[in-house]
Amino acid sequence: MKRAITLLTAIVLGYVLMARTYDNLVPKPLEVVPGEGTFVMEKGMHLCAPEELKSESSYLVQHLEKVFAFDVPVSDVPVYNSITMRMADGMEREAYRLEINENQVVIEASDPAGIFYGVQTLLQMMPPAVYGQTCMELTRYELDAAVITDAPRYGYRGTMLDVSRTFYDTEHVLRLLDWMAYHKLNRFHWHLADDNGWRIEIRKYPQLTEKGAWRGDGEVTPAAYGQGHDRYGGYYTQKDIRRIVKYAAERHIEIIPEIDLPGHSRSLIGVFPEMACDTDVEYTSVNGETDNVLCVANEENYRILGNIFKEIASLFPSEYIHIGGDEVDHTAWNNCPHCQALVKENNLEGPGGLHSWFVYRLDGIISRLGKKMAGWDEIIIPDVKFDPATMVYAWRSVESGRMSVEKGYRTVVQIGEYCYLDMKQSEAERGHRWAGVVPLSKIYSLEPDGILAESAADSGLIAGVQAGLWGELLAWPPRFMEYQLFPRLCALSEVGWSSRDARDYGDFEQRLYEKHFSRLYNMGINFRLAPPDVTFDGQALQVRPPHPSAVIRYTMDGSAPVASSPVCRGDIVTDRPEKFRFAAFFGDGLSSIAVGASNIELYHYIDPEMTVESNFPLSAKNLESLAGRDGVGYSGRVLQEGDVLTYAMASPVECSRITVSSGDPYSGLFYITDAYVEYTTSDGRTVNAGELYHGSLSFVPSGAVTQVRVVMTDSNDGYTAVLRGLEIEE
Ligand code: TNX
Repeated sequence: MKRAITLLTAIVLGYVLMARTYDNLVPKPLEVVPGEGTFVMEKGMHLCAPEELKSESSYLVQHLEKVFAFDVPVSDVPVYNSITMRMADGMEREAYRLEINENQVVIEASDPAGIFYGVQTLLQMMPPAVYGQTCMELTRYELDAAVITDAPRYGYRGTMLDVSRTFYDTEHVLRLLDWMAYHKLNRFHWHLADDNGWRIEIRKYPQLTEKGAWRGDGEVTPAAYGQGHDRYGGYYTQKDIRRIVKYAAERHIEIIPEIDLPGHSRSLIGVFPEMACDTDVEYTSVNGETDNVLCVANEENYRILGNIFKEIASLFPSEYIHIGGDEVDHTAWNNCPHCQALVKENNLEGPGGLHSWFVYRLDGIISRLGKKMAGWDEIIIPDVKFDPATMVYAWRSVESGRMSVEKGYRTVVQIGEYCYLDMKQSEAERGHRWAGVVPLSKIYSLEPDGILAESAADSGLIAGVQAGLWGELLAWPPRFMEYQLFPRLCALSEVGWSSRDARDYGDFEQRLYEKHFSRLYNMGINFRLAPPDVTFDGQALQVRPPHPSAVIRYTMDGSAPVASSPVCRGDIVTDRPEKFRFAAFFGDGLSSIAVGASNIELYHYIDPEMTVESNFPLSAKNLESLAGRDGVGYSGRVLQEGDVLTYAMASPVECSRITVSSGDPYSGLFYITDAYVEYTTSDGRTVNAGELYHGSLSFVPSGAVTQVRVVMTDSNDGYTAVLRGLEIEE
């Protein structure tokens, strides 16, 4: 056995030592033909590139500066022993050929984008510090000889970021564009306006950002997503937008701006209430928003939208403008006399007809501006066909994607169950769950042809793939955006770029662990690490690291391991397995979530008899549910200062710890932002246990507990609060 392990170690080590600079590329190129020898990068090496590739050549030089102690001069005439960029005829768009031999490195393509992707491949062959912030000062580095011939599978390889729910400033966006470019992604779909904030300066209507970009007490847009009572928001000036568009273009990324209409328009309606329907009837959208649907029959709306899109069209050189079109609640339209008159006059089919009418009008506006319209898959209404130039973003399901393709639309695949990076990466992690858990393997498994295309013609309608990151849950914990994006975006890049036959999940994982994690680390990304897999066999805890080079640390007191916790070097013999927690670590500061053994009970809960009361309205059913550990209750309204929820024990409870939590059990949304917890002990003392932190609090009671009370000190945000049963540990 021992010999076998030694042999295995030798093989693994041998592999690592033998890895060639052209191994471990992400996304995997079409073809790599190994050559003989190496190209030595050292002082005197030039970069030869024609003037038309100035942007690509200075981009490469900027990166090489992070590695070498010497300068790399750029020359427009050939120099011996150099890197040459050359335009060649007859290659596909974005395709490139990268040849490395003993005398030179040559990158050829028929367009600057192809050259740029050749550069990206070359960067991946360099030490990962090429992506870092400090210079390695190397005097010499050898590239293994090879010829790489490469081209993308899809022309559209995108990332969508929702900056309405959580705002990211210009610097954040620029960093994301860099990370996308490193993965050969070429479309940034920028979700600039939604219910919870308008993020783009419109010169004609400055109030859109003066007011619509902010939410909180006294603002036109109410607080949301646990922001509490802080004023929250931000926006991009047109100057910022121009800077970002230019930065993206230098990285061959096209930005598709989105203004989400006619639903998801709370921030717009907050600024221009007259854009809503002429009705007082109340409604709540699926996202829990009120007053967020535009009136279809109000002509003035189209004039305002026309002015807004005119400025947007002039800011973004993209072929498409995205008008949203998703998740429209029909209550207002059904109760608006003007919308109803429009239905009658034009013989429209109910709310669906109004929706198409709106989309049709916007298509007119967008086309007159010389652009094509894009929208979410609800813009397809059975039996109504829009401009065939329209691009549909399939998100709801495989079926909606298929419908789009069947109807002949160019379709971008952003289907929730594969591509929504706001979904949890595992059951125990934070994130949405409505489209399921989306682990790395799931997004990697996306095969657009397999699920959407029944013929070559269908296949040709698939423009490409996109990862979507919605922002409801991104404000916390810090850098959660990066955690949600990576490494899942690496998988998406391979789905979009690599050929169908080249895809192999095991091989992809191997490349990530061998090299790509180091690249992400040097890019400064707070990427997600998988936790170890831990089980207890009755005597020892068996700890399997998520990948061979992962460092596992542990604690013995139930707390989450930190960077100074002991390193786990093998099985751990113990008779208190439930006390142990493990986490994987990478570099300086990155760690996975903490886990215990998965096959034993980690917590010993007691479920004492209790009754729950509230001084605010809660149904008997909700109160009864809350008396149990898994109980959930919905207030149906915003909780106010002075609202109190009381859990009264039938008899005093001796316990080691009590956890009070709130928020939707799946997503964590609608938690209580402002409250403290107090408990009473059997000797009649009432003790303040502290304030809720992001909706929950754990405490160790100082005696047998007779009741626990959650006392609201201010209003929560959202239209409801979600209350939960107590977790009481033995
Ligand atoms: C659905 S995807 C939405 C978004 C939410 C997202 C959360 C789409 C077109 N609409 O408004 O943010 O779910 O996952």
